[in-house]
Amino acid sequence: MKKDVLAIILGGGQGSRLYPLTETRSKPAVPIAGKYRLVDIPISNCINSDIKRMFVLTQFNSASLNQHIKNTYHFSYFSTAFVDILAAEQTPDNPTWFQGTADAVRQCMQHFLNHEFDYALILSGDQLYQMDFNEMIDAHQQSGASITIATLPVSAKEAPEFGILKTDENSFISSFIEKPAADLLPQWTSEVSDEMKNDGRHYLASMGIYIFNRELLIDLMKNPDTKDFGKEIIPQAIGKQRILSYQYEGYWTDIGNIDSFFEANLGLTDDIPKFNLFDNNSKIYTRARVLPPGKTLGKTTIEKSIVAEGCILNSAVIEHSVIGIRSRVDEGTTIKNSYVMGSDYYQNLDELNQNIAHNIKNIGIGKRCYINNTIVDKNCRIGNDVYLNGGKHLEDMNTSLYTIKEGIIVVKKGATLPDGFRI
Ligand code: ADQ
Ligand code: ADP
Repeated sequence: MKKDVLAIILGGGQGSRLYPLTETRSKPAVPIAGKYRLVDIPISNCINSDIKRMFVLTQFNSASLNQHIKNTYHFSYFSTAFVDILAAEQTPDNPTWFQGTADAVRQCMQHFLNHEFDYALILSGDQLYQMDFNEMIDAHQQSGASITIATLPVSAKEAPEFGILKTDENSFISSFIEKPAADLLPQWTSEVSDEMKNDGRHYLASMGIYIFNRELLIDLMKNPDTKDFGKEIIPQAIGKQRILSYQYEGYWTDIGNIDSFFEANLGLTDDIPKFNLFDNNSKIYTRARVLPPGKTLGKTTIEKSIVAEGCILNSAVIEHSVIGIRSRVDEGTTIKNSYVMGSDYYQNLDELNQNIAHNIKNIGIGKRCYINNTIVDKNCRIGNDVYLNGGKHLEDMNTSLYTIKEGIIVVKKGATLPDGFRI
């Protein structure tokens, strides 16, 4: 059967839950796993599923997102493949930003309709998972549904963060509630596999991954009052449309807030991580930067960590951490349970000497620092003897140099922390 699919990646609203990583860049451009950007995950899932026409919808268009997409996703001149960024634009008829996920799709509809497609595959931009969308598309076609939602069993603790649904015996969705309050949950349990039951996952959650038949999407987008898929489009379609639940039981996690983003990154350091970067078939694509291999000076110990290319580690101790591209870590420093994003460029020897002459800190992490439970954004200049010990003992706060959220310290992009700085 013909599968003509157009992918629409919801790149992010204001990105406030990932603040301060989104202070100067759009959410899809947030660096993950030491060398990728958030948007590489849904784009790679599409490419691996042979879906090669993609739009990325974003609230604002940052230089880094444009540069990343332009430098990464090159398709053959002879193919119809593309990745295009559509940013919210103010026009005389529409002075506002995207008002929600459905509003974002509505405002970009004219761009989608320039392309032929039978199905629109709508994806979130802030999730970590590897999924073959072909199986979902097959299920959609075979069932005769007009909408299919990918679903995943979740626990009672997680359920209030998701759209929760119930299905009939043919897996068609019979009811849906967006982010139910905990006291409503008892009415929303579903029959799930024994494995999921044993895991305490009794609720079927929407993964925010949707297939819509083209004509239905066009129709639904005509009503400007429906701003959001989860809040309006899906609940209002129940009973009117055939909506299939495509149940998925693989690894999938939302990385839309600092806490889950941090956990997901550190989770990659597990011996066998749930999200597998080392797979021959499902590759995660990103910009090929042609960086030199990483190197260590002196006696550096690295335990249970990911170290990206182009790093220079000098007599440091790195434990349970992700060290991003071009990171420099100086003598006697310990980094534990942290994500250091690295740097966008190297400072040359001249610049390093100038820095010493003018008492300017170099990009990277200085001598004898201790860094724990911390995210260090790109291009930070961390002096000597800096002590950053994140943990639940710290209260949430936001300064011009760093933010603390749920005990995780986030040093802001390009921040300079002077010698002896302590948190
Ligand atoms: P949430 O993830 O809370 O719930 P939402 O904030 O609407 O939903 O975000 C969905 C995706 O769209 C995210 O990738 C987000 O970054 C992006 N997005 C949000 N606003 C946008 C905008 N204005 N422009 C462009 N992109 C935007 C949804 C569903 C739930 C489901 C969960 C699964 O509503 O039913 O359970 O996803 O994570
Ligand atoms: P981010 O999304 O991490 O905020 P930016 O948009 O600031 O990233 O920068 C990403 C790109 O900009 C990198 O590819 C890097 O090559 C380039 N870049 C940024 N700053 C500099 C600089 N000072 N010198 C040279 N290249 C730079």
